[in-house]
Amino acid sequence: DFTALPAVSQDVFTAPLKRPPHVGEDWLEPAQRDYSADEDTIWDDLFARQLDLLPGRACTAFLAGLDKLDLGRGGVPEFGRLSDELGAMTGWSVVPVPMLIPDHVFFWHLANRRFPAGNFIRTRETFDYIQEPDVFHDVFGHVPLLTDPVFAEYMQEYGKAGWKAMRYNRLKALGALYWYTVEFGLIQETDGLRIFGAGILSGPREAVFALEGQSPNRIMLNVDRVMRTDYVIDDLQPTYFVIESFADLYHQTVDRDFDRLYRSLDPGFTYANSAVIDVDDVLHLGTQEYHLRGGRG
Ligand code: HBI
Ligand code: FE
Repeated sequence: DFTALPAVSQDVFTAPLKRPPHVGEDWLEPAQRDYSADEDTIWDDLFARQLDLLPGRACTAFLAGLDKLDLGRGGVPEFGRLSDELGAMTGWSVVPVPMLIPDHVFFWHLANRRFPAGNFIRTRETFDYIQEPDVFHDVFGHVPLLTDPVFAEYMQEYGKAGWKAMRYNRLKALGALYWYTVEFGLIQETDGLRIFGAGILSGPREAVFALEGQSPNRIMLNVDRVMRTDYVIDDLQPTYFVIESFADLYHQTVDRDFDRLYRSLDPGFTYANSAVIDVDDVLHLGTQEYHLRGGRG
């Protein structure tokens, strides 16, 4: 039963978070922010920049989702309208949160097909890179794929899986799966590799690096392997994982005996983020020149 918020557990992805006094246990803002004209223009400029970059690079379902939800109509999208339209397609809604929220609350919303989106938008000064997910990353990056019925199922299953991972104290492993799929995943399409990860789709630099760069490894995704693999949170990835289809990702995740997997997982990560191991189906063996130079820039 996923209707009740689970008991508070220790966060592993975030430092302990202090709940702002105006939000309840669900961490939801009473209403979406009223964006200023300048803030709406920031959305429009970010949107235009990504649209120059993404045709031929973003996966088909993402580009179709942008269209279906008409996210480029101008200004920060209104969550109420988005939720109505998305609800009719896949039953998901978009709800405003002030900032990063605790893991167990995040999973609880996903398990109930609510996508928590940052209420604020970055400034001109932080146009290229922000530490915390804002409304552009969350809505532009994540929401279009929630129009895809299979991906929509995967995200809900991920939310449910979060609780089991917390019981086994293996949230870091499940977090690696989120990171290498929902945030930084690539997908094989008939015309070649495409991006479905929101972390890549919402930023200016990583699309070309991830798809065309010589530096990173590109390896077919295996859920067991990925959950044992460390990751970088504030720079380009040394390795990207590639799925065959959303259906394959869904089945690799849902048909797995996670109890068994968690019992066999070490508490830490087994593989470095640049490792290539003998079971890997390698599409591109990276030179790692970017990270060998020291990264960041
Ligand atoms: N909070 N607002 C927000 N957005 C996230 O993506 C998020 C979060 N809290 C925790 C969390 N993600 C992690 O649990 C997952 O990324 C695994
Ligand atoms: Fe994200």
